[in-house]
Amino acid sequence: MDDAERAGAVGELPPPPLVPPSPNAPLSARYMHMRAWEGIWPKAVCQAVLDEFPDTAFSDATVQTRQGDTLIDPGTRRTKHIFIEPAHWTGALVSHLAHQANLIWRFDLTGLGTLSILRYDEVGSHFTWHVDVLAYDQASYPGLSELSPARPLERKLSVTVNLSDGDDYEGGDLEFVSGSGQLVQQPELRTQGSTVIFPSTLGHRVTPLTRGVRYALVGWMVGPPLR
Ligand SMILES: O=C(O)CCC(=O)C(=O)O
Repeated sequence: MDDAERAGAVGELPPPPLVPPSPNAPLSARYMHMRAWEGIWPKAVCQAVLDEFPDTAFSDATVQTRQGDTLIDPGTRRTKHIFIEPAHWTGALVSHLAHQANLIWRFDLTGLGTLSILRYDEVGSHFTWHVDVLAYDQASYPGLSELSPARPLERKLSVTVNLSDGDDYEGGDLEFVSGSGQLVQQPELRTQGSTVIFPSTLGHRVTPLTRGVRYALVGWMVGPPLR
């Protein structure tokens, strides 16, 4: 077959079948924005996490600039945080759910890079639109880098567990932006113990808190950068 015939053959291929998204086939639905479980962490487990970390342990959360500088920038992010060891028992649960969610995307994951608890405790506490993976992030993660010595690790999947009862606060909603630029709201994430996992490239924000206090456990699964 010469080049012209080969080109003709390609041109005659039938169009790919249109497969509508099926809620029953999530394992091949890589275009899915997120995987969420409503209230999957029992209330008592959420409370056990909160009891373990006193409010006095929290400090003002920081953001990182494109240049890699770390700073407190309340216009972008106003909340308090505490970092906890990925080896903490909550890390095993976060990791397990992230691997379940990753059956959708099948990212190459090395492990849980960072784990943190957030406390939104003032009217106006928020985190504006952002993504979690950035160029500066091609950094080392203690305990994981030796598993991937040749390639740096970056955040691939973001995890949020809502540790608070949705009746204990107003505002403070985690929202997303779809591929077509539309706002994606997930009110069920307000249920205590709800967990959502999404590619760290997905835009998201936490709307300003208007009452009460909201705690969230957040973590990032890291792996070699996407190519
Ligand atoms: O508070 C949350 O649920 C998510 C926080 C967040 O967007 C982040 O830490 O990147």
